[in-house]
Amino acid sequence: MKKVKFATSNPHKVREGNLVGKKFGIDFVQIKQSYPEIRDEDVSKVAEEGGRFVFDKIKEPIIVEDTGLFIEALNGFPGSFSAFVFRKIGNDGILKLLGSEKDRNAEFISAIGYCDENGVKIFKGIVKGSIADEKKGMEGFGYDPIFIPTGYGKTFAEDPDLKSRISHRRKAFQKFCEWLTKEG
Ligand code: ITT
Repeated sequence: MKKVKFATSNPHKVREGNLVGKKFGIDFVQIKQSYPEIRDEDVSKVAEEGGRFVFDKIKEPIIVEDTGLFIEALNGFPGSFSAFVFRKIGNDGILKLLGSEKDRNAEFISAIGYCDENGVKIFKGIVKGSIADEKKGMEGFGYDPIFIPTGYGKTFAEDPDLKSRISHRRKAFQKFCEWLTKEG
């Protein structure tokens, strides 16, 4: 097993990453080194700066991952500020903001920033869906109880197996693992 350090405070992310990693013989190991999340609307930029920061600190190859939930009717809010917004108003706050809005389209975007002595590389994954009318499901974390992926009738929190097959994170980790296997 090839080990890759993953700087994150969120163990769910590590578990989801490892569902992909194990198919490639890659084991993501959580380290709790924090990094400043820059104020940029693009999750790729946040992951890029975060990866660089942690690499400069520990001088070992590292990944960080930044995720945003982008809601169309709210002009992409909360986007790269999703962690802050989740802490402040949570899923109930998002449902209240949307009210009876008909356009409930949304997407999750995940950006992995891998940094080593050659610099940073970004790997992105997107899943499109919509915001549910109410919270449903007990699995997963964060915005999972209110996110229904397009083409399915359940939230990610109701169907974690579905999440592991089609999520933003699954796609980003798939790209990263393929790249690392070939070039890393
Ligand atoms: P880091 O230490 O890795 O930054 P975090 O949980 O703060 O962990 P993010 O900043 O990437 O991670 O997350 C932004 C917010 O979006 C945060 O509130 C998460 O709970 C939520 N989130 C991230 N990934 C998610 C997913 O797959 N499903 C639902 N919510 C998610």
